[in-house]
Amino acid sequence: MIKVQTSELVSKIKSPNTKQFLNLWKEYRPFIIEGVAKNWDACNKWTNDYLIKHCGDNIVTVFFFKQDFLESHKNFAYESAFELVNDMTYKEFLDKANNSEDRMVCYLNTGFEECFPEIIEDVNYPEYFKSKPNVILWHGFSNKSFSSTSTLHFDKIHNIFVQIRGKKRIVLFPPSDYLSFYPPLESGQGIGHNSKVNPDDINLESFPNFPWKEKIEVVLQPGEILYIPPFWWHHVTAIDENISLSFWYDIKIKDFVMQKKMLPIFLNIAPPYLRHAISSGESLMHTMDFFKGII
Ligand SMILES: O=C(O)CCC(=O)C(=O)O
Repeated sequence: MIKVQTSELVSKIKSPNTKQFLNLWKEYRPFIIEGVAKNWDACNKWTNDYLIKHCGDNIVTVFFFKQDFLESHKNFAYESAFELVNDMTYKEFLDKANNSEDRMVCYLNTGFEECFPEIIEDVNYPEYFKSKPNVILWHGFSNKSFSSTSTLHFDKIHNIFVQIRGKKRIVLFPPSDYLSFYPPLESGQGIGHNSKVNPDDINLESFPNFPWKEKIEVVLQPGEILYIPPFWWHHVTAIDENISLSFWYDIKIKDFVMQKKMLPIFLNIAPPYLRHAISSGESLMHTMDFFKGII
């Protein structure tokens, strides 16, 4: 069991109204919101039995972790931890994840509205932003030797990350110098918003400039919400079987004016990121999506 305490560097706010939310949001730092999601039906009703009853036959996308990722966490760096993506029913996924005899570990990461239309009403969409979010549902697991993990990366969106059930440990780093996070820019396959560094086992010989002192650690409890600003690096590990919802909102031009600290970060990332995007088809697609979102 991983034991950590929420860092004092992350503010907590109870049931903010939009004005209070935006005041804190302007600081361009992560913060925790209490007292909001804990009242949602999702936080009170989403047992596996309930989910199977309503959505058991729905088709979901499941990611399977690579064997060498399981053998040694050192391997995971930026290379995808997943080797197989499978579509199956939600019931099959829960059966496999809870009862599998092999050391197979999987992670569900799928569009909420497309895959779980029957239970949308259990969620009160946050209304701090005016635009419509893209909502992702994550259902992960943890056992003695392994936890569902998302490797260190940043996203080009505002993330309202809601812990519905169970707990997650989230390690965050402020987006200081982009290249000090060692994005895999030398690889045509690599995606520029990933890091080669495993923040749980930092190899300072290979990654001497990694800003390890800046680490902020949070354990998100059921019913808590974490706001993750665009370009903030994060690494996420399941502490137990758990479900989260990410509400992803595109960045708008006016956000650069309101979240003043974001512009220098963007200008630091953009040149190497764009150079890499031009040489890598996958990265180019991500980059074009980002600009479409802003416009
Ligand atoms: O919950 C996770 O494993 C990852 C969440 C995440 O990276 C995100 O919402 O951007």
